[in-house]
Amino acid sequence: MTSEADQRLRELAVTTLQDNFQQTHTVPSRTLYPHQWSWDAGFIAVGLAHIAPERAWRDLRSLFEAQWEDGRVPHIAFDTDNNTREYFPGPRFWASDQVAGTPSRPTSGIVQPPIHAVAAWDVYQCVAEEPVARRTAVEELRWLYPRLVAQQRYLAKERDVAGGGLASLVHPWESGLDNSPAWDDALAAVPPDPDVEVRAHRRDLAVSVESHRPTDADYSRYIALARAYRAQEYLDKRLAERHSFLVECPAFNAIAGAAEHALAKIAEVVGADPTPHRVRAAEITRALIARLYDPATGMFHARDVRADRLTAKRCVNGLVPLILPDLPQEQVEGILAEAGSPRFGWPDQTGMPLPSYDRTASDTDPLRYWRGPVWININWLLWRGLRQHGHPERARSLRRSILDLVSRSGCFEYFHPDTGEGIGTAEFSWTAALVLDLLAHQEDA
Ligand code: 2M8
Repeated sequence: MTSEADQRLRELAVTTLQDNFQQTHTVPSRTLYPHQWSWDAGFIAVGLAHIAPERAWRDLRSLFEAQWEDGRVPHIAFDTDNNTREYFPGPRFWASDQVAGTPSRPTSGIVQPPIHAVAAWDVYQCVAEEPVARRTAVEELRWLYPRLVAQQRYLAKERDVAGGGLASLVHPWESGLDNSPAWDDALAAVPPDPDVEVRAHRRDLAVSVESHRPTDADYSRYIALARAYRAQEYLDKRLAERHSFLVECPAFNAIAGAAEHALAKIAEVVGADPTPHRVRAAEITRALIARLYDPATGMFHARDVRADRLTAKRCVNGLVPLILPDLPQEQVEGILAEAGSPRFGWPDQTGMPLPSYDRTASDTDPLRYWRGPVWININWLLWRGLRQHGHPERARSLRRSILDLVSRSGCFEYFHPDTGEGIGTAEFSWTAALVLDLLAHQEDA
């Protein structure tokens, strides 16, 4: 039975998603992120499926209408009709209009984790029992399928820099875990941009608290990397020789693997062959274990491809491969043990969902973005992994801890891992959307 608190939470989540709707899609936040973001759109669609499936499809379409001809789905698709909705770096910086094979809507030139096939399959399943909605859903899947395949092909063909079967990221923003300690070592080798005085450009600081955001030193390298990639017209040829930041992220690649599993199911609905997706999914799982799993820590770690070294830092992206249905028992157990250690701590020990970084590390920071706070999207992925691998009790308590946290603090962007205080922007879309999905899973209550 739905409790009153859950009912109020649902209303808050619905209002948040309504308020962030922008003509054809949902923005992550009206103040801090007033455009369309790639992986946000996937998470948002999962939530919208429960209240307005047509909007879920519209959001996904809107994003994929901004896909590049080479298959990449840009990490931001910009809204240019209102210049009060500025963001740095914006459309003029990325200059996608100067590059061949790009859409008319201005975009960035980098990508984000490919969660969209998983999202599309979730939306389909949500409406599959209703004949009219199902017909629309099949049409939408037919439209999306070749585009999702092209997105995966781009990552597999153009981004496998090390040749080991995993996609390399050319920018911390591509991970979605922007200033995670996972990138510290690789980023230290990147010279900061000498020409751009980042402080003068940073719009984020006008609408959020400085100590909760990446530093100017981070931003200076973010801009240097984006400019270097832009100078090569965002081409991925010879990245190994000419790009100063190349990393393999366990979460990004696990999401790409989960996308292949979802594509196999979508292929069956749209009359395509699921086999290549199953083959590719198995390859990704194998490559993740071979390249990013450390038996000594029992978890996955990011690899700095240039130095050919795993980072020693224990970051939450190293637990995300739990979402892979074919992850072998050894790795599942490793992740469960790490998640249950004092470094992360299941909710029954801490009363909180898992933090983004090792609680016991000397450089953990409970306020600064992806360096310690709790994020709802990552915990939602872990909740799915727990259900998938037959841990219903753990899944139930993680679900409850997420709902209680957001009930108490609001639909914030991230949360203090000890006090639960909401941090970053309020009225954040993916928090609202994923809460709606968790609330819909009453069987887990
Ligand atoms: C954050 O990243 C953007 C850059 O992409 C930023 O800091 O300006 C990250 O949390 C990212 O994961 C997220 O997709 C984006 C929008 O919510 O914000």
